[in-house]
Amino acid sequence: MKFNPDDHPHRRYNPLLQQWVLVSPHRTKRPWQGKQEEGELNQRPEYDPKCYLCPGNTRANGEVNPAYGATYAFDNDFAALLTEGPEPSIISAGNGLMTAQTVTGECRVICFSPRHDLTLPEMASDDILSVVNLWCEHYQELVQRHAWVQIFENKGAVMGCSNPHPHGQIWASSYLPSEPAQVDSSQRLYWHENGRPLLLDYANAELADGSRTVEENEHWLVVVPYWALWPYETLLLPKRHVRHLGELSRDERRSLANILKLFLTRYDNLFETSFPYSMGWHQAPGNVEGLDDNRDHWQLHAHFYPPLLRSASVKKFMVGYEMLGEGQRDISAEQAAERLRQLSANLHYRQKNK
Ligand code: H2U
Repeated sequence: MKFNPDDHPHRRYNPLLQQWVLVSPHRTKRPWQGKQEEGELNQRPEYDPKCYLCPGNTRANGEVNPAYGATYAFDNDFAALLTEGPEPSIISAGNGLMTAQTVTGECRVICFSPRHDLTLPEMASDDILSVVNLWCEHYQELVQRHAWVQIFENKGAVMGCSNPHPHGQIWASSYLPSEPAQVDSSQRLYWHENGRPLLLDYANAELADGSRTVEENEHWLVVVPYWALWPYETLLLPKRHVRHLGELSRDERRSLANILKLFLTRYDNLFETSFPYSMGWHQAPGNVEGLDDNRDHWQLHAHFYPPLLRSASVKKFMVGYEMLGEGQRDISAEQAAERLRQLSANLHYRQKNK
């Protein structure tokens, strides 16, 4: 039998995490029935007096937000990491089977807009650029004194987001977390073996292929990665070697804002809902104990992990085989990219349905 990736169950390798994912495309042979729910219009007010992120409002700990006009960042009032703590140390018991590490860090909340009713794809490109600039500034500041700066956004209640006001978070830590540590070592190995960054070679391979491309402009590429696990997972990559956000030129920042607006509009249009996801940037770490300071193997990239599978309310569950065996998906990465490509990137469904 000749292998057909659209028909035959197979595994795909994720070279960043050095893990496999099971793909079962034959299960999607049933016809696509399209969206099953009416497009949600969900009118939120521009300002919500009860929202702890709106300008001028009082937060849970009693602090008052300024009357900010663009973006606004503050120290998380319920930070998961604290700046002060015991001396760095490893505490081990039970022949190493019970090991702990003391850690410090800083957590910030970043409001993307004073408008309570917007999300990134509905914001103007100029306003998305303010968010890009905020990401760049905070990375550059925090990486001076932390091993890792994790910039992320949880969007939508289904992703555990506590408030619909457009916002993200930054957690900076004294240690390299497990996933970035794996991604660092995979890129390092590839760099040593090939002399080029893994994700730059990957971007070039995807540009040559095109079947997984969702959006592309002069500086950036968005693909459903070959090894995607979540149904409509995407990977956002620069087209040249960029180690971190601090290395982006003004033009690259602007075109990043533009491509975000376009492909996030496709996301919202897929099920005519404000598309939930967790997204975040992976980029060069700061000083990490035990690592040399060469960061040339690093390529800046952002992951978008949306949970929705078939409609605004039918999500993929990471259960059973995924928890006990390995990740699995039905719709192939190529099919997902094709569906996203068929949608409008310029007209948001809320504008269309108005
Ligand atoms: P999420 O919506 O992704 O959960 O992020 C909201 C963050 O905002 C959350 O980490 C913080 C929470 O600790 N927060 C404050 O810092 N101040 C508040 O008044 C409420 C929420």
